[in-house]
Amino acid sequence: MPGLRAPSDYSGEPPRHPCLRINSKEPFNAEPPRSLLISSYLTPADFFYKRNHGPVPIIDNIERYFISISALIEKPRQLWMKDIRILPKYNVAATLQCAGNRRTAMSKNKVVKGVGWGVSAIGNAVWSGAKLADVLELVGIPKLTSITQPGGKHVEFVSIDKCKEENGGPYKVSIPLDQATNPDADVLLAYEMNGEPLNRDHGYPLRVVVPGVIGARSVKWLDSINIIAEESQGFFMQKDYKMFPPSVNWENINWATRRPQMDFPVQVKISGYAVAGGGRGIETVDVSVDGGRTWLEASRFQKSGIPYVADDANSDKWAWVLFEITVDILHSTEIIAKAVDSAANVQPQQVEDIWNLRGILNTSWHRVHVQAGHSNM
Ligand SMILES: Nc1nc2c(c(=O)[nH]1)N[C@H]1C(S)=C(S)[C@@H](COP(=O)(O)O)O[C@H]1N2
Ligand SMILES: [Mo]
Repeated sequence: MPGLRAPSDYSGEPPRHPCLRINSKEPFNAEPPRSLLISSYLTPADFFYKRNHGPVPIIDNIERYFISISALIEKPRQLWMKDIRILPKYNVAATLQCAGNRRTAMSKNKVVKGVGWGVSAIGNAVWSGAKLADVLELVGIPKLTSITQPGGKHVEFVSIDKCKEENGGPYKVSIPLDQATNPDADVLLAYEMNGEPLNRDHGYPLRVVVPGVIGARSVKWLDSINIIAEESQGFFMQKDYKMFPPSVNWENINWATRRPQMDFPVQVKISGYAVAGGGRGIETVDVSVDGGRTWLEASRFQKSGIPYVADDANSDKWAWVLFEITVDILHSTEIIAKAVDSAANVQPQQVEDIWNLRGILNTSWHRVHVQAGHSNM
């Protein structure tokens, strides 16, 4: 594509912060130490987890960068950065989380396949850009288009990076058309992260951000958007990121039997974050210091000075909620944290109950062993 180039080797990778814990060098997959992660409500780009499936694309000439949008309209339309920048700019605080976050804890039970993420394949940022609903309207697709209409049902996002899962082809996934054309779903074509232009790892010059949904749907280095009749046939839609019951193994798996994962469920980390998919708020965070017999309610917050109320107009619906509680630990114990979202979804007690071969969506109670006098909450 003009302006943007996908290298086939890793000689042109961007610089990265030395604090990141590298899970895979090529492609680059890394997460920050957990203490840094929850030290601020907004995660600085340097510390934000990076999840790539191939070499990071290189900009040859930003002036020549455009995206093309096809189908439902007579011929593909080209949109330049200036066409996107001229649309109303929205700033949306949204937590992005890889479906494989906390995978390593699932492997302890029975081995799973995938990048060995700890607890920090998650981050919270203010993303700025145009709403996808406005962009689609610009090319003749009205707001709130229902998927029952003839023609398109899904909106596919295609990148330019070369992924081995796609046999060297680009990363691509799709979301339903009704979500894409709904302004309230806040799906963005973002060019800024925390007030700065996107950096190369996070999708410069333009990426999709689908709030409340697993990170895999937020395509970086956007090349084209296609309105298509069925969901994208790409690897990452059909052969990955699906939730299977524990009985499924690599011998008997039938990928076609499950829908692609979209929303992420409720989950919490003992040292301080709780997040629910689909834009749902966090109703309570409960902490136990006696192995789950009794529970204490933690205080929840997002921005300082504004009390957090689930699903309130002043709360960032797509963003994580930090929590805090001070407890006396008299002897060595296990601290447990679990959250409940505003639809009353509760985290499952044991990782065993939700084990799946891809090791995704580990939302089980987070348990941390502490020595008396060394609690760190
Ligand atoms: N083009 C492209 N987009 C992509 C990916 C990718 O490899 N290539 N990885 C996806 C996955 S699995 C996740 S979790 C998020 C990670 O975004 P980040 O690296 O900005 O944190 O990007 C998604 N978008
Ligand atoms: Mo991911």
